[in-house]
Amino acid sequence: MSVTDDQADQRTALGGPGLPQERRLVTSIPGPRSRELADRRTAAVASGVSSSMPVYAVAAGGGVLVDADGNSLIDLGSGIAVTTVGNADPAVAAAVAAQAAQLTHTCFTITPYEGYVEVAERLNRLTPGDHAKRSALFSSGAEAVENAIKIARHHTGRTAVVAFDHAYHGRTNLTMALTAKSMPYKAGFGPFASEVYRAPMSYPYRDGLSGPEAAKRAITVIEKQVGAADLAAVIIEPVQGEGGFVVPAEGFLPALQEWCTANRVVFIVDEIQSGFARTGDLFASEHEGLVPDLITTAKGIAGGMPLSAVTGRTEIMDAPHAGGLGGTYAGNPVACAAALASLDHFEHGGLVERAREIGTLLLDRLHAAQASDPRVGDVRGRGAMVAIELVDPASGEPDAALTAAVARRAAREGVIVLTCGTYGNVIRLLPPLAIGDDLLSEGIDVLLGALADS
Ligand code: PLZ
Repeated sequence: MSVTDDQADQRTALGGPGLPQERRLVTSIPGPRSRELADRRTAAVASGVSSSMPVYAVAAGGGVLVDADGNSLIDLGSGIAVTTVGNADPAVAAAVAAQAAQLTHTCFTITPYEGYVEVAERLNRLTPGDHAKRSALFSSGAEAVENAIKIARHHTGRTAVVAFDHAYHGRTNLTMALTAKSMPYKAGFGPFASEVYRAPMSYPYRDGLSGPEAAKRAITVIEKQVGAADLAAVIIEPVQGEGGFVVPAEGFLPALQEWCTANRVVFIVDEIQSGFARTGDLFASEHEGLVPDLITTAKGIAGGMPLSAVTGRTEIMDAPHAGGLGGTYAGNPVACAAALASLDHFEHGGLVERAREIGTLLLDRLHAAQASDPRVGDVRGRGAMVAIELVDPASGEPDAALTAAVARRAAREGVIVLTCGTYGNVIRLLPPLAIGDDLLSEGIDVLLGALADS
């Protein structure tokens, strides 16, 4: 069937990079249509599910998101680091449409299909380390993390797991236990899974420790309070996401990995937020030459479709018995098709280089802001994963109220920015790599203007 000009026009009008790349406000934020939808939502959607932006989305692409009132907002969040290749990317959209027209589901554990196998092959090749690897696919990030822990326990025959201060690994029962922050993720939702222990993170801005010093502190806690003999796995985000874009001091991660190897503890690196070109390397692990035993991925992998994976050393991945891993939707064929199209972009689309360029632009602007505004306590991150931490200049205490006010003001002016951090005082920037420099600069102008006015 051929596509008529009308159909092609309509497709560009709906979303993808064909959307005009501009910030355009035609109503106040939120506009009347979004307000109407908010009323319907209040009457229909459980209030525990909340949204940080007041506008309802109808289309997105490149660096913009268009809302139900026709406002075009600059997207500096990528739906929490998901639409890295761009929203409604044409190659991803075409792969999804083609696969959906072919078959939408069989359940891989009933009738397997090639797309799943190919995603596994490519993850095995692309993730750090050239040892023999295997992958298992799932749907959400939390599911990948849960399965990584299951696999590590099966392999080692041990039960304990160590996660870190400020960690975020998900909202399911086991991953809530791994996640550090109580409000909003855990409060009232216990009891939590047992045998999860917490070690101190390297947080250079707040602890002032070098990487080796912070590693020594963490390893002492692990050895004295948990004991290597009972420890199945250590799980860590190489750049923390929800916890505040905390970048550990150089040397911290390699020292942890070395200790894990020496103690036959599975070293799991959670790259669900930091993976797929986000930090200016295909995986953040590469920055310090880490070779995780297991790596969890999701978010950016499939350009917006729900897919996640655990990839790692064959001898660990193959420990569970046949039938021990799976899930009805795990590695859904439409999501796999989207992943293959996205992985083409990551491998051949210059996205790692683009993330580095974005990083340079962002860090230059943010460091300049820090030099003139003492409330910007810290500027950190790599590539298209950078943040500012806002503090009270007199005391150095986190300023969550200022952070929320800045994000709200930026939203009203047509820029989507996300906050994060254990103390709620971090503004994080995660633009789609499909954003252009002009739009990105305009987004930062608005953000810094909102800071200046708050
Ligand atoms: N590991 C490192 O960043 C998801 C959470 C959004 P799921 N982060 C966004 C929210 O408020 O629920 C995340 C992550 C890291 C695991 C996860 C979990 O991934 O796909 O949300 O389950």
